[in-house]
Amino acid sequence: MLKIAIQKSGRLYDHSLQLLKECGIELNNGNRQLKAFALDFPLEAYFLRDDDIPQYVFDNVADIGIVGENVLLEKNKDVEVVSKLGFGRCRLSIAVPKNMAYSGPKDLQGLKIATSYAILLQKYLDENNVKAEIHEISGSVEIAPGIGLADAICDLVSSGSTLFTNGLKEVEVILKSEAVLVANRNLDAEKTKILDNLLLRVNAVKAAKNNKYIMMNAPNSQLKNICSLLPGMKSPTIVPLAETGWSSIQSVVKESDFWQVIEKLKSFEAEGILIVPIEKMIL
Ligand code: PRT
Ligand code: ZN
Repeated sequence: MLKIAIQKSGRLYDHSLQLLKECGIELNNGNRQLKAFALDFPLEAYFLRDDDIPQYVFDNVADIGIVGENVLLEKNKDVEVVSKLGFGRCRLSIAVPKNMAYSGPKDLQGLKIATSYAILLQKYLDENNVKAEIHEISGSVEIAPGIGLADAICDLVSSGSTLFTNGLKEVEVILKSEAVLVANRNLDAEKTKILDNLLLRVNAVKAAKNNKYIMMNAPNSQLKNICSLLPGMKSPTIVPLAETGWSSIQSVVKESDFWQVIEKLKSFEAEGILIVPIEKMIL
């Protein structure tokens, strides 16, 4: 049995359960208990505050956990990052009142900066040879300058609207973060095997999300050009059409390259292009 720590409520909760579900692992957590068992996989889940997850995994209370890199780096626990999960994306940034002149980190010298990320902020200030006073608070950091508690803040930002409504501007990004799957470094053979199985599924879900299945028709004279654009998993599938001189081509294309590839395919006379989402992709 492998024990996983998941945030009990908050921004990572739904995504974490969704990821497990896409991996075919349904957690029986109807009443939001502290602990839940998976139905078809040797996994037991503990629901905890995100701040406690690195420590619990380090201490082997849980074997693995899902947590933001921001929390992991702030807590500074020696656990292994086994997969980046692509959700919970945000950045840890320094923000100052919007009318303050700012030209670089040296302008932070001597300021009082409010944050819940004292360790990461101190590291950034040291790296930039800036001396500033860190005022550690646990929540509502963004209101600190407005009420005279600090001159600047260091906090998580995603859309930027919280900063905007509080009259602040983002001036430095000190960390880019997303949710990660972490593991204790001393798992026994049985737990390692379960984790490997879980990772196979997680990677299949991630790969499927990052790729699309693409089908099209094209004249045979263009097959070489089209194949050079679409490497596929091994190479594209080519099937002759009933109409002589034409083929159907099927392949996999990266989501990030998608529109660029489509433009080139059109210039290579591809037509009837169909794009289909992939449910799972085992490499
Ligand atoms: O109760 P518990 O301690 O478990 O939860 P929490 O309140 O500490 O964390 P929670 O649920 O707010 O966030 C969990 C994780 O989600 C964080 O550690 C990040 O890894 C990730 N994440 C992603 C974010 C954001 N985006 C985010 N925007 N965490 C917080 N915010 C907050 C930010 O602090 C600020 O108040 O949202 C506000 C800014 O958002 P924008 O969109 O206005 O810029
Ligand atoms: Zn927290």
